[in-house]
Amino acid sequence: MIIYLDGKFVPEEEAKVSVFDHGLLYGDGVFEGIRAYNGRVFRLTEHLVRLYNSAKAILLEIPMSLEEMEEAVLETLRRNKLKDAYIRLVVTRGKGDLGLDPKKCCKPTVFIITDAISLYPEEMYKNGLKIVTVPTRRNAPEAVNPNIKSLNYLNNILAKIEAANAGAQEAIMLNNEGYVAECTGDNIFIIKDGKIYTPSTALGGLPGITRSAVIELARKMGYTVEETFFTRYDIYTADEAFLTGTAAEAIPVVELDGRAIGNGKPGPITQELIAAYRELVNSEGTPIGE
Ligand code: PXG
Repeated sequence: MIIYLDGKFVPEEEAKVSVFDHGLLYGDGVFEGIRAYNGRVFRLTEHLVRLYNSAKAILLEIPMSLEEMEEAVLETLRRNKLKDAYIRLVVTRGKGDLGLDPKKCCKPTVFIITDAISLYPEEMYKNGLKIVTVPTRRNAPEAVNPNIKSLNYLNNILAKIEAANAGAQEAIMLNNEGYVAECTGDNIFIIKDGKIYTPSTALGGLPGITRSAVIELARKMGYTVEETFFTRYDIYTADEAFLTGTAAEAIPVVELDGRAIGNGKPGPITQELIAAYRELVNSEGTPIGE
């Protein structure tokens, strides 16, 4: 496996970062998870814009242009001869000393890992996920704004552990006011009386790239989509529910906190959207090239 690290393409064994890197010491950095399908990278520019915006929000200057970053992603895929892949792009504050002060970090560390995708088992798409609400809350926007895709994922990781302890694969995370924000690594949608709803990102969820692609698709298909306030009650009483994320794509949810959603099976609009999303990812994207 070839890794892009600070302007060089190196074998995995040589892709090493310092123990003084503040990405490691403090989670001081930003990242993206991107996917390539069939020789094309899905919504690459949108992911890079989110990365650069996340970096800007934490006053981290990425030492290369967005266009250079795009080329680095494509070249990493070419060097690994990958046409279908999961891409992890990370920019940290870089090597500093043991103090917090980011001014001691002279140069951000940039690395790109491209790997085979590990997909959720097809059976989960067929039968749907049973999920739970967990005690750990999503980051408050007044603390670290959840729009920033930072390397600080500890509260989402705790939520993931709490979900696993309850025997669930994903978890609903509430914001400080008790509204539904999103899941640990996915956004949520519900369907009620033929209309589609998703929590407004003002409630503290990440503005997911898959989320926006699904909103676009659904509107094109003639559905009404509302980004709005959202409580667990809305999910309990919905006809259908599904999650979206780069890794999961769109995946049905059939139970929350022991309450079956609708008839407890993946719903028809959910299935229609899953099929449409799969078609979309295979029909557009930045070509990787030879
Ligand atoms: N919410 C959060 C908190 C995320 O981290 C999404 C939603 C979906 O966004 P996209 O842009 O992918 O549609 C994410 C995605 C994982 C994992 O293992 C998930 C993400 C990053 C790394 C790992 O589930 N982010």
